[in-house]
Amino acid sequence: MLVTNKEILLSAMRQSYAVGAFNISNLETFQAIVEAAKEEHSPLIIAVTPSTIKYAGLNNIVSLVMTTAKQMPLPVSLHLDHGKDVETIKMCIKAGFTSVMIDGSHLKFEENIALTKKVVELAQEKGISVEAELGRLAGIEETTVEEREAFLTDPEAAREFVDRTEVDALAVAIGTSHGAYKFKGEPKLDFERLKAIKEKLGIPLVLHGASSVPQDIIEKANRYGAKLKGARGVPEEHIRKAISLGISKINIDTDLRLAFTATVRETLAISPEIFDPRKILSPARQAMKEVVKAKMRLFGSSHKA
Ligand code: PGH
Ligand code: CA
Ligand code: ZN
Repeated sequence: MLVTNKEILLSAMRQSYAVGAFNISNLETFQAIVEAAKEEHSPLIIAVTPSTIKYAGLNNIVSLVMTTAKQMPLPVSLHLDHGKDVETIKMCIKAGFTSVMIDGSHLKFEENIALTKKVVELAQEKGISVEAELGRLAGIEETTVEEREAFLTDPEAAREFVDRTEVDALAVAIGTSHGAYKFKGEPKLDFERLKAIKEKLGIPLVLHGASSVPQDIIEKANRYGAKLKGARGVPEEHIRKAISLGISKINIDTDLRLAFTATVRETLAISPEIFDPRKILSPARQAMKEVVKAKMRLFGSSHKA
């Protein structure tokens, strides 16, 4: 059944587990996360970015998700990931999304509040939940204390932000970043900061940039021609700790892309005679599904639906 992120995340928060928001980009990646959720009996947040909307088409995505989600006994939400403006938000709400993120993290504090409030007003009318972001996703190694304070989420500012905007969930910056190159040296997150934020806020917290960049997948990709030197992610024990300190939603894109494309490379290398797209993409879909299932177990959302 189709529900909002708020519904999924409040029950995750109360029971101290997290739910993955998995980014899709085409039919096969959509199928991979849906099959994983069914096999793990996990609630599912389907994350779609503005660039995926551009790539796959809004109506195609919505029809696909609606048709599938309505028949599923599990709670499923269709979530806009990193919405940047009111127009995109309006378009997604109108099309049937049940949750939207407005990412004003690049704006000044007051501007971020103003933009987020506007989105909350629009969304509340329709019963749609809203996620906002405060702080910038940037690695924290090799930064000065001043730089850290400028980028990472300030707990007191977060409290004021949530009070004034009435958002349903907040993405916080504690040292993660998007993509496959998160840390040059030892992976490090600011857990003290997370603890302080959690103490001040009563809403679900979100961790973006949470891919672990598994080295076996990097090696497989490189074996078949990729050039992913120095790729590094957030270790699984850091993810477990972040959940124990109050993270309820975890965004994963990079690990899915890596699993999918490493397997496409492998399939083409091993079977150079094939040219049926289904034969090329189904092993990739399977590999991605296995990664999603492992995340659901790591996050504790398996058997929670
Ligand atoms: C993410 C995904 N999407 O919004 O935050 O982060 O690049 O670590 O998968 P990764
Ligand atoms: Ca951002
Ligand atoms: Zn993100």
